[in-house]
Amino acid sequence: MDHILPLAAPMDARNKLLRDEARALLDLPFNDLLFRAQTVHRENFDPNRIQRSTLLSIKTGGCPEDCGYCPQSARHATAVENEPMLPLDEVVRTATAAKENGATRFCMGAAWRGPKARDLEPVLEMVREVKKLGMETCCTLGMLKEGQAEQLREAGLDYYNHNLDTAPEFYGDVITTRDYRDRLDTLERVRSAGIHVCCGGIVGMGESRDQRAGLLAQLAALDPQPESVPINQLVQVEGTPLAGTQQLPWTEFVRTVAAARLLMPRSFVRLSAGRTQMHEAVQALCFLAGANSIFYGEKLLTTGNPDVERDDALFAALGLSAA
Ligand code: SAM
Ligand code: DTB
Ligand code: SF4
Repeated sequence: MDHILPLAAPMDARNKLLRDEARALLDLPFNDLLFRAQTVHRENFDPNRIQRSTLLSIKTGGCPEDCGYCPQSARHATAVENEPMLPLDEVVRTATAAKENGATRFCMGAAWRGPKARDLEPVLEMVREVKKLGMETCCTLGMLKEGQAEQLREAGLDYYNHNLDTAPEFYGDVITTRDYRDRLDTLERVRSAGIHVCCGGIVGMGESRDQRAGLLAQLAALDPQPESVPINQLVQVEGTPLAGTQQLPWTEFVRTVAAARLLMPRSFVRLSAGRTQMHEAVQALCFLAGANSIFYGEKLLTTGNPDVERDDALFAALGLSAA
C-alpha cells in the first residue's frame, strides 16, 4: 500500500511541480522568456487590446491589519488620513466618470480586515448602482465570512479582488494578522458564490526570485485559475515597514509578468500598482510579456497612478486599444 499518498500530498506534489516550472521560466534568458510569453499570449488574446479597471477607495485608512506594504494600516505612521465610508452618490459619480474615460470595470476597495454585517449593506448598494451603469463591478474588502460572497453576488458583483500577495514562506515576514490559509478560504468562498476571482500579488518586497516563483505557483494552482491576476510592484510609502526595501530590477518585474502569462494562459494579467515609478519602455515590455490589463485613472487607492492623458498617449504610441 505504500503507493498511496496521504490526502494532502497530490496537491503538494502539483504545487512543487508548478513551482519548479515557474522557477525554470523565471531563469530563462530574457528574450526566450518574452518570446514564449508573447507566443502564448497571441494564442489566447488579441495582443493589441488592453482591459482597463478604475479603482476607488470607498473607505480609507485605519485598518487593523499589519500588512507591511500598506499605507492604510493603523499600525504604520503614514500620511494617509482616515476617512469614513464614501457616500453612494460620490461613488456613482466617480464610476460614471471612469466609464466615460473608457474603463470597463470599477473596483471598490475598503481598508478593512473584512466587512462587518453592517458595513456590507452600503457596499451592496454601491455594487447595484455601479452595475446599473453597465460596468463590470469589483470589490476588495478583505476576508469574507460565510454568506457574504453570496450577498455580493446577489447585488451584482462580477469580481472580487483578494491577493495572495507573496510566497507562503515569505508571507509571515510581511503580514502577521492573518495567514495564507485565511486568504485561500476567502478565495474559495468567492469562487463558490459564482464571483470571478481577481487574485495576484506584490513583487519588490525583498523576496527572492524563488519566492516570486512560489507566488506564481500558488496563483497558477488555484482551480480554476483566477480570471484576473494583478501583478503589483511595491509602491514604497514612507512610514510603512517596507519603505526603503531595495528596488527590484525592472527585468525581474517583466520576467514575473511573462511567467504569469505562461502559467495562466487564459487569465487577464494586470500590470498593476507601481506604474508611476516605471519607465514607459518597461511598461511596453510588460505588454509584450503578456500583460493585458491596467489600472486606469490618476489614483490607485491612496497613491498615484499615471493620469489618463499619459496612458492614452502611451496606448496610441504602442497602437493599443481598449478591450
Ligand atoms: N483591505 C483589503 C485587503 O487587504 O484584502 C482590500 C484592500 S488592499 C489595499 C488590496 C491590495 O492592495 C493588497 O492585497 C495588496 O496586494 C495591494 N497593495 C496595498 N498596498 C500596496 C502597495 N504599497 N504597493 C503595492 N500593492 C499594494
Ligand atoms: C491590487 O492588486 N492592487 C490594487 C487593487 N488590487 C486593490 C491596489 C494597489 C494599492 C497601491 C497602494 C495604494 O494606492 O494605497
Ligand atoms: Fe488593511 Fe488591506 Fe492595507 Fe492590509 S492591505 S493593511 S488589510 S487595507
